[in-house]
Amino acid sequence: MSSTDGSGSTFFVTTPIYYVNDVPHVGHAYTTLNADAVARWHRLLGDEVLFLTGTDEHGLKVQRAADEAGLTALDHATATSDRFRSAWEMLNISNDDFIRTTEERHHLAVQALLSKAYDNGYIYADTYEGDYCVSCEAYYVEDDLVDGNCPIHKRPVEHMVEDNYFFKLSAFADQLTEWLEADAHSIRPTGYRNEALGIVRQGLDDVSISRTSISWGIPVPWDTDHVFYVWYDALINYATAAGYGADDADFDKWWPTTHHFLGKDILRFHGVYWPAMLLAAGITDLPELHVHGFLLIGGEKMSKSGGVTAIGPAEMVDEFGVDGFRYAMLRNHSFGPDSDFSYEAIVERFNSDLANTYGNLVSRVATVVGKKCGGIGPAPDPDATLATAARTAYAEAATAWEAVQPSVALDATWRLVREANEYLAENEPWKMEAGPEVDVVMGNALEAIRIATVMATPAMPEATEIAWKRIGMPGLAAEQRLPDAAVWGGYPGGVPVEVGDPIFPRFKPAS
Ligand code: ME8
Repeated sequence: MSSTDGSGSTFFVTTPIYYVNDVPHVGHAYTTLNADAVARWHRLLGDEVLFLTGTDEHGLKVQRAADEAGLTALDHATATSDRFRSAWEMLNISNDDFIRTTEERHHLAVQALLSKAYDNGYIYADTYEGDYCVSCEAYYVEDDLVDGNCPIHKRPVEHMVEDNYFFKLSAFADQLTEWLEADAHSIRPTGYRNEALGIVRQGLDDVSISRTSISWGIPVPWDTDHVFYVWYDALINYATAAGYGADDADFDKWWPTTHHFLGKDILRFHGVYWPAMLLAAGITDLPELHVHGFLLIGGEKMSKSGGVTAIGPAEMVDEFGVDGFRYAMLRNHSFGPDSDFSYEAIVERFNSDLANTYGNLVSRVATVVGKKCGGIGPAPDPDATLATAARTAYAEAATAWEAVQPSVALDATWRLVREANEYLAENEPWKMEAGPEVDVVMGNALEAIRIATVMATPAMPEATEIAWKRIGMPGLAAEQRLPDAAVWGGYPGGVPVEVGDPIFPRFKPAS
């Protein structure tokens, strides 16, 4: 599917589309940043990337939030959707598309895809009675409830009785089991694949996919008293953006390389319902899922409906800068398990990895080149020991990015940066006389910076371009192509190296 050799495959990567009843917080930012970093890595590999994010704007939860704000549902959705859009701009998210489920293109795709499932005999009418959590926009059976409350939001559920259209989820148990068992890349990390398998093995009931009680949704084309239940409209956003029903060539190009990033709270929808819907519509290419746990503060899921104060990404950017926040988010939280979000851990990471290690390396090298090499960066030595460190770092980072483990990839990258710092500490070029000996040391250090800088662009798109320019490289770091750009010997030498302000001044928390 995706390529590690720069051969130019396609790579379609998505985030969940976020509900517009809440404003962006660092939990949303976490998923979006991981998807962004992986999208950027694939661009470095030469893949053609389509990176999609957006907002989920229908459903009861959104309708109620709009009512409370005294706005029409669409005006409310537009205002909050814009907040997500600007949060992602602020965080330098490189999405190619931003979808809103209220857009015409989406209405058409939803109606086309579900009509296909209907024509194929997988949708039928019946009455539904059950307990509904408005925050999840989902029905629960009694066994799922905790003291009568929603297991996720810990809030009372509402009893509802409705005429509904149902989706024959039960018909897909065997195909889903086969997919999950046979394809180790269906859902990663593996624990979540097992969780989805567990859901399928417990037995699948058909699910209600339409509502008559609300009008804020996409009309069922063959029975317009109904609108599709928000989740069945929302999931289809991915197909809409890939061109489903509008441009078959586009859809065929992107769909086979679809990668969905999501939190574990919506695994059931993405890992069981969505693939079944695709199969019902005759789409047999199923996406790959990359699932992460919750960021927690003091052990509780960080979201407003979970009762824990939400933190806006803007507050973090004010403190740490865009790249400082991006790097710490990607590096501090391994992709998969739940993880504690802590301000202190970001400060520590910022100072140790950015101020003291990467920033310090760039400053030190520029200063010594200024003093001992007349400000002109010398070429590296082809046989330097650092070349081995660079090769190892690249191999490990490439494997980790491919496995969607940004934290591991950055750890490998920073090992190279640290080794370059140690190499300088051992050689003490600042004590040497100007001449060939100091030139070799500085050429090797510059080459390590060049390689680490390209590899760090997915995490720090701005700081890496500053460093790239400082060491005299032409063009942009993000325009380099891997693996070639990681091969030792690419630093040309004979180019001007600039001393500038520290890229990451040491962070001192206000006391
Ligand atoms: O579920 N830690 O939207 P949503 C980590 N509209 N990630 C978190 C998080 C936390 N504490 N809180 C939220 C929806 N997230 C639907 C999705 S997709 C077709 C429809 C992230 O606004 C995480 O990715 O509730 C989670 O899955 C998502 O936000 C839920 O966003």
